Amino acid sequence: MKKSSLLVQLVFSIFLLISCKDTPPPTPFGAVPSESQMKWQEMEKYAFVHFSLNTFTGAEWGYGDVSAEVFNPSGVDCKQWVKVFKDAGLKGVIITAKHHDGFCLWPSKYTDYSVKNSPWRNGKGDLIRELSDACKEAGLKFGVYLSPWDRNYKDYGKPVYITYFRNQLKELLTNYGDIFEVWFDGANGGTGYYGGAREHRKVDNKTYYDWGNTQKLVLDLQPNAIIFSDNGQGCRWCGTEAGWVGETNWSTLNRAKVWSGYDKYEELRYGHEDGTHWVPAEVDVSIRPGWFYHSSEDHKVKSVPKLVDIYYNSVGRNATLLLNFPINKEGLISKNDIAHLQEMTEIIKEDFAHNLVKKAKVEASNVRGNDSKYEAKNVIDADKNTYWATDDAVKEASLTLRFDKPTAINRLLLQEYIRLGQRVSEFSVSVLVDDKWKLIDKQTTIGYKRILRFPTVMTTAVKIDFKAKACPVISNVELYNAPKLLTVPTIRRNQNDEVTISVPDKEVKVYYTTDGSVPTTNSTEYKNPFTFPNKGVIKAFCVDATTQKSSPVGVKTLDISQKNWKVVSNKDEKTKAIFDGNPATIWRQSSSDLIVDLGKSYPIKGFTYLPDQSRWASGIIFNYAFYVSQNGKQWAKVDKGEFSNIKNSPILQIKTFKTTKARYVKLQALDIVDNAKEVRYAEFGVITD
Ligand code: FUL
Repeated sequence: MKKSSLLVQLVFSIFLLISCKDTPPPTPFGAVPSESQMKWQEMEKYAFVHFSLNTFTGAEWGYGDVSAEVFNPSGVDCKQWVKVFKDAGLKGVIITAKHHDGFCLWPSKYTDYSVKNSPWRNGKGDLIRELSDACKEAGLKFGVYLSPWDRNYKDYGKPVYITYFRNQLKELLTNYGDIFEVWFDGANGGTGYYGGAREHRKVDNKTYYDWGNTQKLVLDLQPNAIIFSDNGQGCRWCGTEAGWVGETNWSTLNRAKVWSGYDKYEELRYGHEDGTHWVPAEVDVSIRPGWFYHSSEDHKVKSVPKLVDIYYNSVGRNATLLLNFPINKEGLISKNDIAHLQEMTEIIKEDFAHNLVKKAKVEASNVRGNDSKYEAKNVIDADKNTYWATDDAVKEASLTLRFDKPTAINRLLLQEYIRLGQRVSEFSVSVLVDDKWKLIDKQTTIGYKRILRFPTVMTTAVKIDFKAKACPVISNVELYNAPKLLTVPTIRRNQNDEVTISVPDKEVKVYYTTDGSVPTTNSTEYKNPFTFPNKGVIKAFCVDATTQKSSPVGVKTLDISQKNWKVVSNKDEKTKAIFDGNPATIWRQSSSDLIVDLGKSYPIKGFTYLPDQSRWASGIIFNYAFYVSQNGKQWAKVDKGEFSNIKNSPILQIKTFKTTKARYVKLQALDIVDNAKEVRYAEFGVITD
């Protein structure tokens, strides 16, 4: 045999040896998820519904003293709810089977305080049945919220209540098919009706519920259920109801140190690095300020950009998203909530529509055992069961994705193969621009899913440097160039006549007009606040300079300047809040008269009043009288009436009357909603001829 062919044979044999070598996978690191936790995590987002007596009384926490007869929705249609959720890609629903007031949405054998004593479906209804059936039909998972705190039950606080609580759990977990999640709230003990005792009852959160045995009961009946509470065991609260979890978010927790009602709940936002158990975070947040329906919040459904942020700050930070929909008095999801959810869903869909890694080549600084089974390509093969891993000793390694030509990107999605534990503790992202590496972000944890948003950059390569507690195991990398967020600009003028136009996406261009004409890309581009002391109409829209797609036009009608206006009925400095153009700031007073000196005389033909817009709004004027004066002494009453439906719908009130010349105006509160002791004003204005 010739020398050269011997060499070829040798090389070939070595190659075969290497490629056949079966490198064992990394050993699991720390706590790892169970199969049910994996399935649950992969659901990513699902719906919450709050529906009970509170829906009809306007409360958020009922005392348990309201008659069951109050529950009387006129048109419950669980199929509507389920359709809305399914269309939005939400994978399941959790319902408040029993909230803190103790009222049961199913005809429990163990209490009279339930739908069976309500007029709804003549007492024959069972909401848990209707919703679980609708879920089955549509292929959505179904879960229940059973409040441990029961403000109606007479023996709450005694051991017998635990038996009652478990009996109710048994009913829910045996009669309605598969339950994917059982939700135990952390609010425990306090004042309540308690069968008429009307007292304060304190329980020891750590011992009273004997959670160990209750959890065992749940898993005996529903082995695949995820149990939610401050310490799991299936998943944990994320430590806030504001719609986010920490950027650093470990799915592990030292369970023994945490209990339901945990006082250091802020820790739950980040998890415990090296925690003993796998207890991932769930972000529960309501689409409205309240968990339950209040008609006064119909105009306060979270904005679409806010909802998009919530998605990125939950699913994009290694948590699941449990988005709440307050069911309205009819028994339906309200139209504003549906519209915002649909828009949010559409935006998220478009953000992740074109995965740019399909056009990239990927290489790694180290491949475990040089084994093709763990090669870098696995992170872009769209297969969640394959991954890139390094040798055990290599805890710092990088992946580089290269494009043939400069490519615009603004999103990076990373996933660890969490079946082997959560390993990455630090990572940084650099992009190659003009042959130079530029660091664009430095972060900590990844977990099941991490999504980074950053300003759009044109690049030929992206490098991710990982630092992990054990060799990194990455299953997925995605890159996107998400479209710009094109939302109607918010236009505001403050008391210094400064106009600000704001949009959530800093990469769009904003154009505006001040003469009422429709703005185009030839109109003035908005860069900084500008002075506009006149009466007039400002119109603005935003546009993506690359695609030329644009938002609808925002319109702000401004009356005369408020620069020289002064509240003369009260010397309080805080009165400025009612002319600052910001609905979030309020001024309050105990007097019923608001007198404003406009600085000079104007032909007045009306006024505007925006009541308190805060979550616990109060001091809302119901009946009013309006006076004008030229000298602040002799007054003429020009209008009197009511702000109809203002309690349910505290939106901007606009009243007009016959034009009268006046320098002073007086808004008099004749009565205040709920007889509140003070009047609150978010904004006040006049309408001139
Ligand atoms: C809270 C409860 O007290 C609220 O009423 C609501 O149910 C929310 C989801 O959990 O802690």
